[in-house]
Amino acid sequence: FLKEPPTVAVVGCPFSGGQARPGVDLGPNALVEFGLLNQIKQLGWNVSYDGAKPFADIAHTRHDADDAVDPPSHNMKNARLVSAVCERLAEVVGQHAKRGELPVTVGGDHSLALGSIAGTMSKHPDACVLWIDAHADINTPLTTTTGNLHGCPVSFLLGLDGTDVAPFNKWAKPCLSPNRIVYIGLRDVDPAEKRILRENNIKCFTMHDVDKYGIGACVQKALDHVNPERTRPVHLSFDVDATDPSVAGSTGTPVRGGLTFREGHYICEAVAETGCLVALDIMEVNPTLGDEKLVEQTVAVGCSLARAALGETLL
Ligand code: 5AB
Ligand code: MN
Ligand code: MN
Ligand code: MN
Repeated sequence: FLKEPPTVAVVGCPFSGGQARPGVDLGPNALVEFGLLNQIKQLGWNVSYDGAKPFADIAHTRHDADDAVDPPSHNMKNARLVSAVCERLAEVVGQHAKRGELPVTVGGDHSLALGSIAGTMSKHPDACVLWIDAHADINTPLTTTTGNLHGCPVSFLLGLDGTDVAPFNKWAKPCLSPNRIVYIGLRDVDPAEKRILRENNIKCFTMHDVDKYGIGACVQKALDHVNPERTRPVHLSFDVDATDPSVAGSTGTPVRGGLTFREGHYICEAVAETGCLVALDIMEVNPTLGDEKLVEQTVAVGCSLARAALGETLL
């Protein structure tokens, strides 16, 4: 799916408006400072990086929940801001994909996946999505109990009831069908989300399944479900809170009982082995949460997950 020479476009999106805790907007810079670009180069990729430039002209890129400027609409907080940033991200990711590059979106909060996946779909309408997360992020404006849009991106991608609302419906058309997304790592799913997942027959591998079958079988079954012939392009959206807080604790909504360090990396390695990866998200690293050691560990894990997905092997 990619053009020669193999090129990764790192898209850093310093954005926190999809949730309440400041600091997740510093995620991209922290990973880049930790050496992400050179690490990817060492794997044999050409690497491009535009810094925060693509988003520079959008007001309030830094989170400052300003209800006066961006009043809650349909229960959603910062809807205009999230929509504007995601629309831009979709353009940027789409442009890179159309050039045959592999966009790696570094967040920022997970509302951004509405933009990154919309961008992937503009080039690869037949792509499937692996969503690695403690959470299902499939609330709609009608079901969200927090109003935080990082808990909602999947519902907009699927076009569920209640998502055909301004400002999103100006640009975000449904682009994903429920049988083309699969989850791994779930353990904190809202009651309304459980109903949505059931009603739409969406395949999920919860932590219970990871415990029961092992990560190898879960990833194989997940890929068999969305990509049986291993011919479809794959978008891997990795929320670092899928891993256990002891692995990547500097994140806004940690939940105990998560993927081990190896289980997280195994998922990325297995996706790399398919040769079908066309886009990657590394989301929800918040370098302002926790002590220095925890932050460095979380940033390092964000980078090593990205490397594993981009082909780093243990031998
Ligand atoms: B994350 C919650 N379901 O809707 C909601 O970190 C949490 O991107 C969402 O996975 C967590 O606010 C969003 C309670
Ligand atoms: Mn998430
Ligand atoms: Mn999450
Ligand atoms: Mn989170």
